[in-house]
Amino acid sequence: MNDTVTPPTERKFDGLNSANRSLTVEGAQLRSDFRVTQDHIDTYARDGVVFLKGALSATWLNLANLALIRSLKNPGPYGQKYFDGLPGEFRGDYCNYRSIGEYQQLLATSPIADIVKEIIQTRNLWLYYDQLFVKEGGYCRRTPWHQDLPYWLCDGKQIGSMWFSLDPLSKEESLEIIPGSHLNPMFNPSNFNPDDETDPKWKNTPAPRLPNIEADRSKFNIMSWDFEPGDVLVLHPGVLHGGAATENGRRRRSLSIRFFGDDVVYSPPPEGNASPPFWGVAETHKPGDPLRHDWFPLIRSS
Ligand SMILES: O=C(O)CCC(=O)C(=O)O
Repeated sequence: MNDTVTPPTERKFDGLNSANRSLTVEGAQLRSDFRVTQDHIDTYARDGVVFLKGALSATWLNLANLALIRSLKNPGPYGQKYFDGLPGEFRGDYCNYRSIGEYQQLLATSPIADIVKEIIQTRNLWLYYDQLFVKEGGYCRRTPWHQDLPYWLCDGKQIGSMWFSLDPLSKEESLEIIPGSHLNPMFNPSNFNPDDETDPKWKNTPAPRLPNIEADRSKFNIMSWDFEPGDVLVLHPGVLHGGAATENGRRRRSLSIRFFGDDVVYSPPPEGNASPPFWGVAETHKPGDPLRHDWFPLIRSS
């Protein structure tokens, strides 16, 4: 008998905090009586963001937590660690709906899709993609200010992402938003260069450079909220937003589920380098075509 021990295959993200995660979300409420109101819909149209208190109950947060754990343990092709060299870990992954059953269950059975559908006022709702962000294990720096839409290959008004955290957060450590900025021009998107967060991704286009918001925060109307598990934001991908840093001993596990509705069309970024790239969409669409592809499952219709 061969008694040599085969070393376990090395995984990208094993190690820090990836084992022994609790399967339930602490502090989640068992019930939610949340309903979308006209005021929520109007706030979203005006500000490009609306904070919804207690929108998700424990069942859905626990399912989201399982999706997140499975995803962290089985990173997809876009799984990555941002800003290496930090004391803590800042990890992300996206586009895992097809391979993580818990995401499929979550979007089929939770009120997440129903809430976004009502807020963005669409008859049909498609998934654009799911994304996770985890900051833990020590100090993690800010997620740079950016708008999502300039990275994407689509455009339209009936569009929105639900962002929520599985950890309670003070407003100083949660997502920050500049309300109304979805109505302003889209900026040349950040390259996520750690030395210059406004370093433009596109080199030969007239889109204006991102303002240096951190250099003088008082010039901007920055909003953020204290979060308890179950509280969510719906945000338009055109709003300027950035994630606060997390300090040693704190953790932020957040999910952003991005959706689009009836009026959204294919609109590639000027240099063609969309993120996510969604291979095959450019080949099957011309600018202005309704966005329809296997990448984008229909989640609700009426
Ligand atoms: O959670 C974060 O730090 C960043 C989230 C974000 O940028 C997004 O959801 O688009």
